[in-house]
Amino acid sequence: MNDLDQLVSAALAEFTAAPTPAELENAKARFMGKSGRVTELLKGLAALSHDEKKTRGAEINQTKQRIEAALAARRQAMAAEQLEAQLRAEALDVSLPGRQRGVGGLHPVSRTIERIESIFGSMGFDVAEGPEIETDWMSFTALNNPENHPARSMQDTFYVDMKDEQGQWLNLRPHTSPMQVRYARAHAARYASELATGQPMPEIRVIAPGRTYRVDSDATHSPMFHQCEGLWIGENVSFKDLKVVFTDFCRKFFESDELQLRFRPSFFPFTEPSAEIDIAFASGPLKGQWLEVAGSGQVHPNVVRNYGLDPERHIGFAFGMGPDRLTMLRYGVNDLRLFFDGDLRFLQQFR
Ligand code: 2NM
Repeated sequence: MNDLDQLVSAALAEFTAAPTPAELENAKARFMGKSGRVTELLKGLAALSHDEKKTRGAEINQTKQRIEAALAARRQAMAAEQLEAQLRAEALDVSLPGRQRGVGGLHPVSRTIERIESIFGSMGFDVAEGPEIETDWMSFTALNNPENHPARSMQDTFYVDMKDEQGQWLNLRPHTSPMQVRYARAHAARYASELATGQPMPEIRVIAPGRTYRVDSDATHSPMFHQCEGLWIGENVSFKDLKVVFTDFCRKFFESDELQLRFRPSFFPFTEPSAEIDIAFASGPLKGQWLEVAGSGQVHPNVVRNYGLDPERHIGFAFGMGPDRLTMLRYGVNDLRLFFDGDLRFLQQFR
């Protein structure tokens, strides 16, 4: 290897070692610049004879061309590497699905409440919604609960650490009956002059669906659950009407005219007499099994008085049911907590 070959090797090595385009240009200057090694060789030609100049000059020019070729190759390789890196960094996977706006749907319990509203709506029932934070009087006293009733205890009812303007402790309503009290009182106030003069008052027919709260938590009880209570008050509304209305409701709700109902004597402070309502399906996995779905009864005279009405003239019935449980029965769900976990894998099945 002569000195020129060595020069080409040295240039190649430096070009290859240059990590950036700027360093490559510096390396180029070290060979081809004003005082670069090739330039110095060319300057040295001046001292040679005519013949030596010819051969040596041709050799140096060749050397220069080889170095320039190496430089061009290295520049091109660097540019290609840079493009490659940029493409890698900005890579798009065009086969990925687009970002979609998910399609929502009604919660299964909301579907049940809509069904209940629609069926009772067809029987002339209004829908009333109202506060979830209630007073002692609305949640208990108005509903004929004695002062010492265990339902009032902190073991059963969630209390808010705050009193209202009248100094009453506030609670998270343990049932939606307070809304019926509010509705009935507003109704009585609206027809106050008719009531005062003995004129007839339009009947009260209302359901109150919504969230309710009790200190209870296991596979079949959630501290927040739903209730839908119904109330029908008039001058001639009897237990027979309750049976007709509720039987009609259950058969429509479960879409079966063969569904059986049973009214079983029970006790509630706010009704007298009172009954639990059981149903039995005529087919399906639960066929023939009695299942409790509601409580009911003739509204207690004390409660009617708290509506602002005269129990000697206005009577009727009330019932209360759990939309959560009705949803479990209708769709065959075995754990109440699934409704409140917010797991889309469960909820999407009801879309
Ligand atoms: C139930 C069972 C039986 C009920 C009673 C009243 C009111 F306001 F009239 F007193 N509302 N709801 C009632 C009656 C609720 O739930 C198990």
